[in-house]
Amino acid sequence: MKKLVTAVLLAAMLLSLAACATPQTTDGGSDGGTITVGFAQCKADESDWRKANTISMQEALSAENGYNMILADANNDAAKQVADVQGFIDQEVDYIVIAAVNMDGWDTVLKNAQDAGIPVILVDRTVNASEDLYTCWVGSGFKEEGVKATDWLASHFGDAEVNIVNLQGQLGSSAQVGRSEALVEAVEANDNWTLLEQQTADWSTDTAKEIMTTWIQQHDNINCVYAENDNMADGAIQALQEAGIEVGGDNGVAIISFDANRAYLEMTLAGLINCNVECNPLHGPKVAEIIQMLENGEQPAKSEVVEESAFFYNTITQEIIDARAY
Ligand code: GYE
Repeated sequence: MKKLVTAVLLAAMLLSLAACATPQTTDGGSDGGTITVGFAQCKADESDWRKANTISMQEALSAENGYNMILADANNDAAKQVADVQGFIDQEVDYIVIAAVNMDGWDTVLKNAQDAGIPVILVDRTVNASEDLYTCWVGSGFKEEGVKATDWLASHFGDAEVNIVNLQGQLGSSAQVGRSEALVEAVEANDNWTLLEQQTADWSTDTAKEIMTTWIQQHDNINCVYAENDNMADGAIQALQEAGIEVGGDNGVAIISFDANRAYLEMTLAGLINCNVECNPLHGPKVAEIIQMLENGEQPAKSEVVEESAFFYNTITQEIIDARAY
């Protein structure tokens, strides 16, 4: 009899432990416990920012947290990414998360997801599609980021002549559109500013270095590089240094960057990057929170802009960098 009581108690204990291991959801995902999430990523290794973004999603939507996350890497090919999302619909995942390569081309596949009853959560970038075709968007205010950078340029240069070259992100991504728009509007608003060159380097260090090398040969008056992410800023800095041109600090070519990944905040501290505007890639916890809300029948906010700041070569400290999450 004693053995029977022990066995029953042990079984009860194991059952209660198992219940704690899965997220406290009403109906869980397709198999009642695990929630299957299809994550359509631009290009997982495209930039330091993108790597941090992918890791954040993998850590939040992990098996031990009760998820089965399927990562589809579009290799920055917009058409492939749409096909990736259609693939998730065909697999009947519980949720779809998209970090959109491009703003356009989403109506049909988002309608297909809606017809299949699969909620779509947009992270990072926005898309040109009707708001009723996706559940919500979490990301950055890219134009606001650009304004932070142009405000710093105005304070740094005052009435002096500003001759700018702009290394753009992948054309058509909302990050590129917003950051470029802020620069163009600031150039139009300041008579002493000239936009000498504008070209995409597709977020890439090597491509940015090649383009910057050419620009250095074509212009002898460049005193500002507006690079739309850290990796491209690094490429431009390499090109300037190889040409023997002073970079950053009080008197060098002023370097603007976006993302504020740790390695590039170190470059900001070293004075190589003058102004580095934060763009938070850590969307994983927020996405998990949204999924849990939806699982519990609650409605998340339609859009949520994450809080972001900017860092400057003459005020950043090692303590600030050491305290950062990425
Ligand atoms: O700035 C860049 C990445 O969409 C905000 O994409 C993101 C951008 C980020 O490639 O490094």
